[in-house]
Amino acid sequence: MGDMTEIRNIVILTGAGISAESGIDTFRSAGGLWEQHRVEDVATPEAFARDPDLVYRFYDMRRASIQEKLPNPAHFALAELDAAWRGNLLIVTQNVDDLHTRAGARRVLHMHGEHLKAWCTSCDVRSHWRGPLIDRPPCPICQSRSLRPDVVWFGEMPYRMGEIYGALREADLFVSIGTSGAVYPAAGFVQNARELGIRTLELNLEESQGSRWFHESRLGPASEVVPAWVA
Ligand code: BV8
Repeated sequence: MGDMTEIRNIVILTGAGISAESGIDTFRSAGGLWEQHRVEDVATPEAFARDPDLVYRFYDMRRASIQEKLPNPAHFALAELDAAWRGNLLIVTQNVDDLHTRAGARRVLHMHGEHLKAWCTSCDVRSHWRGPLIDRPPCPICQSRSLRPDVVWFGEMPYRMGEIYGALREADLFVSIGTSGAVYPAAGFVQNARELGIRTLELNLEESQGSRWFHESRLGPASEVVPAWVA
């Protein structure tokens, strides 16, 4: 990781690009479309109110699909760093897959929720969930049939933002991996880091919308550039 003597606290932001080589489509691939719908038009509370079956189908398909995927060397490299790093380290992921955790990472924060959780809008409890939701199964806690994907939709507040900004304020290094920098507030973290005088590094397949904000960008597939950075 080069000269890391003065680095104690690291915040790492990951996006869909870190899971691309595990076979999970990014949002920008296929032009960000699903069944000819723009993702931004399906991943919203309005879409869920208007056509719940469409949204349930979208998430049931993705929830089933990620369970057949495996972490790639980028996820494993971050997990090794997490295990070895004695200072503070936080992996803030925009991804709703569980590949960071399955690779062995522990200090992971899912700011956009998780595919493998269901949120009951009656009792407000979030339960681990692997199956489909389209058949309106009963909530394991209150038995009501009010389960939705525990995923943060567009227009909804991401999870644990206070914790994320707190970690950024303490950080000496901010690393962004596999994200287009298209979606806020995650896309704004690098600007927050710059304002705080923190060193910033981008690891991405190509230039992103945020590249101009980073001290350094290393371009290439995550399965190569992330292990090379961690080494
Ligand atoms: C909020 C869960 C406020 C759902 C997701 C105008 C300006 C600024 C902001 C807005 C605006 N209009 C609306 C907004 C707000 C909106 C937003 O940012 N919209 C965008 C479209 C402009 N944001 C929100 O709504 C957020 N909430 O702002 O709340 C608020 C305030 C008060 C009260 C209430 C609310 C909520 C956003 C969360 C939405 N949910 N995910 C689901 O997954 O189905 S976002 C979803 O899209 C992902 O989680 C991810 O965050 C985002 C896609 O981004 P990426 O991960 O970067 O993926 P992408 O495909 O774009 O890029 C992949 C990158 O990887 C590329 O750069 C590619 O080059 C690279 N890559 C590809 N292969 C590889 C690779 N890199 C390395 N190796 C490879 N092999």
